[in-house]
Amino acid sequence: MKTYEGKMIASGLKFGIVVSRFNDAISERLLDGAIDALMRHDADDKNIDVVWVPGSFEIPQVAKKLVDTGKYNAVICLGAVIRGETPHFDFVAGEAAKGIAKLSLESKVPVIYGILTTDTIDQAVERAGIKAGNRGEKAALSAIEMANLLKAVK
Ligand code: INI
Repeated sequence: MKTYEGKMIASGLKFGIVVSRFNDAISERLLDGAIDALMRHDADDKNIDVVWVPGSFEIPQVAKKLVDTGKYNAVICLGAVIRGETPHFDFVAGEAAKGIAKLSLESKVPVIYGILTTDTIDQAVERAGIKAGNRGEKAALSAIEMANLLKAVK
């Protein structure tokens, strides 16, 4: 029997982070959490590129562009879609999730879904570093694990 696992070591890995400006008070916290997690796992800040996009709807297109450069070991997508604020919540949240899922299946490197979808601003705040962890940090940890796992499984 052989078991494969992704090591939680980020040294030598290159990360692209796509982050949405919409609800930036939340997404900045997700970005802080993600960068903090990468650095605490020995990433080099020269190996982290951050790209801001207008909203979560635009994340998959830019994430694809980053994947297509071939420069990154993982691409991390961060944003916050809050139902209370928009009647088109379902479209924005749904299209972002679909786009990222499709891209990740087509990509040789992991594309990590770190978009909060919540009913209220309070729920988003709680998941951005207050009370209920930081979704950006969790996304970064998934990126490290998956980047190493996909290298290990040949
Ligand atoms: N984008 C978000 O990231 N979060 C939201 O909550 C949101 N709302 O509320 O509408 C949102 N809308 C913008 C959307 O992502 C696109 O940027 C816009 O439709 C232009 O294509």
